[in-house]
Amino acid sequence: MVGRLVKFLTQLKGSHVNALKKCSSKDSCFLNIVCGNESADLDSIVSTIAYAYLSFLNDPSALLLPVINIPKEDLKLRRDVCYLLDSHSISSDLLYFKEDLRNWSKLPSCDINCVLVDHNDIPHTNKDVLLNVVGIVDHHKDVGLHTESVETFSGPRIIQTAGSCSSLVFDYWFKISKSNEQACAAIKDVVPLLLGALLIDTDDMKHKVEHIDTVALEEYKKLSQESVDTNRLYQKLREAKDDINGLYFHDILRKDYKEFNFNPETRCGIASVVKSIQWIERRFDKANIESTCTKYIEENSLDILVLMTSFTENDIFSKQIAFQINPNRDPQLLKSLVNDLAPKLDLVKIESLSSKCFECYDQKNTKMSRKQVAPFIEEFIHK
Ligand SMILES: [Mn+2]
Repeated sequence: MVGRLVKFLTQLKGSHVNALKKCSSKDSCFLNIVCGNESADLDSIVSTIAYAYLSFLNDPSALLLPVINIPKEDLKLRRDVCYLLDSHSISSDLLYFKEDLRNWSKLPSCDINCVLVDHNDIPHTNKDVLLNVVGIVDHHKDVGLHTESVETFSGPRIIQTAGSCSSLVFDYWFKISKSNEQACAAIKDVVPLLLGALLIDTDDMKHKVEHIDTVALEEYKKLSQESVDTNRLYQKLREAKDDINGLYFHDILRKDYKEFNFNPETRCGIASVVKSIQWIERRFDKANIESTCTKYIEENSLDILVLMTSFTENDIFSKQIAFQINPNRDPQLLKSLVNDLAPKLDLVKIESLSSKCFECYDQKNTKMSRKQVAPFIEEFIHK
């Protein structure tokens, strides 16, 4: 079913080797890539692959390499991603990762042109590698950057609210493909991936659904040859995503993690976690949680580490948020931050899970996710 997609990714590896040969010679060369965000969740990865494939269908001469913004080794932590890719015979060998990006950046005369999907600014860990942003398709808050470079390259700059960024990627290319019969026929090969990302991002079309997501789902159904049991697919992906058994707590922290440099002074890491703090505490005990967080803060030179949990227990969807501050920073910073966030997120402290350096809250406003909380923290820091 995804024959053409796999064939495309395989051929891309071949032509990419040729492109690199040119780069290694004295002539300057370009690598065109599409890259998802550093959390590398299902949406980011699917948006990346879909963008590269759909762009190829419309212009086979303009090849974009799909880059996943994590080390290849870390893909296995994302069990929903592995499940979906495996079920469509997409091996991780067919994709590109952070280490590839690093290697390309070392080539003497190679410029990397990048389309950003599922984020609209270059994460600070990529700032030295990615300079030219030539297109953006995203559903996060618009930070207003790269307008000129995108315009110069006549790329898209689509930043719009959507449950899933994959819906925006699909919409953009689907409209372009309408006049191209061949492209239209081949789109369906990437639909199973798009559908997976949409279902996970919207909890089976129950949360955060925007008009563009609904339209995308309708089109996916029309494009799929056989009727798809979306509920079953969602359940499978959900189970895989929520399965963090056997992972170290350190891996749980970095599995879905984003880092933000607010002001130049404050570095904040936000880890999304699929289980409650109680669940984590039952497995790792309090001392282990605190020491792992402390180590994580050190390793990543963070000022603040934030854990955001979202989980369903007894059919009730809940969220929690926990904070740990760098022991060298003024503890007052955390107090003021929590005071600032409390009314926005409707926070209620969970005394039993909190300690002097680890503060844990029920987040009664379950509508707010990292997408909103990161800008809140930024506003607070700027104040
Ligand atoms: Mn996304």
